[in-house]
Amino acid sequence: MPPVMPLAILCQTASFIKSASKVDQCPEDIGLEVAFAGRSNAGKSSALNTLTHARLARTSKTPGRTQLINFFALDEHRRLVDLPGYGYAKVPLELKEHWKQHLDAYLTGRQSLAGVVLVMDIRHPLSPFDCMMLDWANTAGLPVHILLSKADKLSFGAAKGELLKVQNRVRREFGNRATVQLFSSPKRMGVEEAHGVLQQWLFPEESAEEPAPQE
Ligand SMILES: Nc1nc2c(ncn2[C@@H]2O[C@H](COP(=O)(O)OP(=O)(O)OP(=O)(O)O)[C@@H](O)[C@H]2O)c(=O)[nH]1
Ligand SMILES: [Mg+2]
Repeated sequence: MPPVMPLAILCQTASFIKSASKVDQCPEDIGLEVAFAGRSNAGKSSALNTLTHARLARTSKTPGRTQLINFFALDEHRRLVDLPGYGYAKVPLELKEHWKQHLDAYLTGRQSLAGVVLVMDIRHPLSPFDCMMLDWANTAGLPVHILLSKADKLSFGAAKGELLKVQNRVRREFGNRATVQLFSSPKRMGVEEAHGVLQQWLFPEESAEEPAPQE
């Protein structure tokens, strides 16, 4: 059997599969996928691009850019998903309701969802939406990995301080399923750490601990 490609290598050849504006347009619900969620403008699409070394996902200075659920293939069985941002005030109510419905349907119904990468601007972490997502994932038993994005906007010390604060609050309020790290797309900070998490979620068998030797 050929050796399995490590996730970081697969990321380099990631490719766009399709956009879905409704849950029934999503690719077949088989294999494993990791979704990037977070408030509008938090840096989800940028993080996805940084982690895949590609210009896969559209980024924008205008919040509310990603209005569809975008699917990217790592290989035949593994996908990354760019979700539309939550909470952008200027989006018409009707469209907001449409997203909310389909995002909720995606999150609750998707069998292949192995984990959620929750992207938060380090300067505005743990918004009500972020907390809702953490609560929901906790109840659903789904792991969440938080990227505190735009860490380059703070000094290293301030960023570390914010990391500790968020880590403590998340541990206290949402159990130990959620993990947190610093991230910056322009500085490529935190790429290896994030790859490590994706590797665990998308290659669960290889990531499982070695069984203890038999007596
Ligand atoms: N300085 C800095 N800017 C960033 C970083 N990540 C994203 N940005 C900027 O923030 C803006 C929004 O980034 P996107 O990646 O499009 O954000 P998004 O979460 O996908 O936004 P929506 O699709 O609207 O939900 C863009 O102007 C990015 O260049 C980061 O780590 N550091
Ligand atoms: Mg986006």
